[in-house]
Amino acid sequence: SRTLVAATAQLGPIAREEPRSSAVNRMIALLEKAHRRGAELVVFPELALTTFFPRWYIEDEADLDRFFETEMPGPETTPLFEAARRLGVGFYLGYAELVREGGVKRRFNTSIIVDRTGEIVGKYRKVHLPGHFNPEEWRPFQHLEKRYFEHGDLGFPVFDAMGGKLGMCLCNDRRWPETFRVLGLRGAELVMLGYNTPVHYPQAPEHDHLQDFHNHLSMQAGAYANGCWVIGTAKAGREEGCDLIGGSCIIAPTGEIIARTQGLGDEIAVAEIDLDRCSELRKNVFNFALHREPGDYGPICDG
Ligand code: CDT
Repeated sequence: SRTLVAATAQLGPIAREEPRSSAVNRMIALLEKAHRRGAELVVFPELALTTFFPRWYIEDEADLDRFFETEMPGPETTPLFEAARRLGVGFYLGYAELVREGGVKRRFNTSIIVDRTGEIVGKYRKVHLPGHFNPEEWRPFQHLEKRYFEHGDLGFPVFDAMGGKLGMCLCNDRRWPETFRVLGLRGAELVMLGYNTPVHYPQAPEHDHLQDFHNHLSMQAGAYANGCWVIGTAKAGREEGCDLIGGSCIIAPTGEIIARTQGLGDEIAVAEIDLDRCSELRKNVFNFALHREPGDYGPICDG
């Protein structure tokens, strides 16, 4: 068996004016707690360094830029990388990325894998950007990911790290079976993802009571149908008046949730995961080579 002790490290709300140093200190505290419980890999949320700023229409470019990282690690995030190195713990981190290419600003909703030595060994840029481009006044809060981020240009890569094959995605990506399937076809044994999911969905409020169910349904189905582990981590709680779901969890390749957070604040849940358990599915019901029928799946890729 190839076992790894892993943790989901849920964050409670981050205030709009909360400095990076505060979010980083909260994450270091979770990293240390997870380490004390034996964790070797810790999964933080999407946009973990700031409040979920796409809920506002921000017209001033300098105001928007404040929420983005221009280097990773930068001066404010270096302490997190140092803590990881000191403790020998790897981590997944979501953040807003700003790169300048030929004098043009490009913005992505990004996640990275950092290994036990504090080195970045994998990067992903969010593919499925939810929400809308133009501000809509009727909404109680905005969801302007389509305005603030470009479609991720790295696809769904899988990385050899931490003794296994690791894949990443971000929040809305988990609702699309194609995300997990592409990662599964590339042999991912563990898919890590962070999310910021409001309880209230303004376009279909009749689904508000189903947000936790849909969260787990998507991730458990992704784990099972691809025979991989999934760790999903929330930014949770009432953030700037907007309620975000919690339910951060570790899911086995069978689709079972084996550890989960209880509340809506800063909290970890830890489990030992055996990457070799992926074969329970991948050598049997989901033996892709033996049972998949891609010749009949044309419309999935027809666009
Ligand atoms: N961050 C993110 O992708 N959130 C979406 C909210 C619902 S779509 C407006 C999600 O899929 O959870």
